[in-house]
Amino acid sequence: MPSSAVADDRPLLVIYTGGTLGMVESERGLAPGGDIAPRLARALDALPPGRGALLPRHEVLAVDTPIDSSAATPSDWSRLAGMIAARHRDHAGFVVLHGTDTLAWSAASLAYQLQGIDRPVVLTGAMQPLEAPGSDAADNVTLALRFAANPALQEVAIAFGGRLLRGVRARKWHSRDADAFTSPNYPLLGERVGDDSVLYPGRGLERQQRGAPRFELADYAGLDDGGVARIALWPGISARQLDTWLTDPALEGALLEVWGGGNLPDDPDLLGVLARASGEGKLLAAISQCPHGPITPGDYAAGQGLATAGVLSGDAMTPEAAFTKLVHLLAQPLPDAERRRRFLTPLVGERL
Ligand code: ASN
Repeated sequence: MPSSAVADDRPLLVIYTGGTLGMVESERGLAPGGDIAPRLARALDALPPGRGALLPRHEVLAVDTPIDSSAATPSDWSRLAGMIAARHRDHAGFVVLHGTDTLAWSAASLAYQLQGIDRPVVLTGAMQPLEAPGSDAADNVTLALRFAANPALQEVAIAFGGRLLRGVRARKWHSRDADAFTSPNYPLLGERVGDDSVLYPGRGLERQQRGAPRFELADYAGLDDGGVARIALWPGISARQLDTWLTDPALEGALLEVWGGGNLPDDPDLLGVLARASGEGKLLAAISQCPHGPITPGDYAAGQGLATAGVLSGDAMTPEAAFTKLVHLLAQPLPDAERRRRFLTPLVGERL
């Protein structure tokens, strides 16, 4: 436990942003519902003794308009970070109730914005609504509350399906299973063991807390309208198609998902398009389409072009972590060289 970790009797804050957890049936299928505080209290009260016993004290706050997280934008990420930053002194920790579809994106984005956070910020959600028979919602919230009350956790994490994952390393991996999240290139931070929530040693928890909080809260609204694109290569991609993406005047950065260890076609036209875009000051980065493992461009002749064209290596970052990092860097008034340096530097445990 870091030396700054002391027991804290301030209540946790649960922030409800939407998602299946709080959804109710509508004529068009499941849609975000309201009244979250009493509904959550009822679901937690109904847990079997043991599971629900001794939950940390918490208050509940709902955003004005809960959403299906498939509708989230960079602006939603910056608003959420602002809500937490404004209240962080009043609460020992935070639980964010979020739709699962883009939960990992919000978690990664919060990690960059809330750098140096000195208490837990734990995101969770559910694959089934609170009131559905056999729902995973109350169990996930219980787990998130327990981890959010542990002062040894001083970072943004995801509690889901009995496990705790580093937020900036996580991905949604299953569209139906209760065990929906994975952390392909970093081990779990913790797990439910019986009725306990256990943090594992040796997972770099102490490295996340280096001095006082140094939040970087930037307004992301300027990037909502296509400021950053995510482009996965496919066999046969043409320079013309790539050019259409990269010459879009709204585009300020792009994440390329290339092959294997960092390869792309050795096509001078394609590489020329990339070089021109980065020459114009667009922030380009690459990760692998393989879910596991880093890119090491330059191992193959086919990967040499990436570096020559000024494309930054995203190491083993998840698409969520790499994309939200581009948004975060582009939203701040930084010189281009500083943006490039920070992209290559581990800020919150997102890369080596
Ligand atoms: N569509 C939902 C959402 O992301 C999925 C969920 O929460 N399980 O808001």
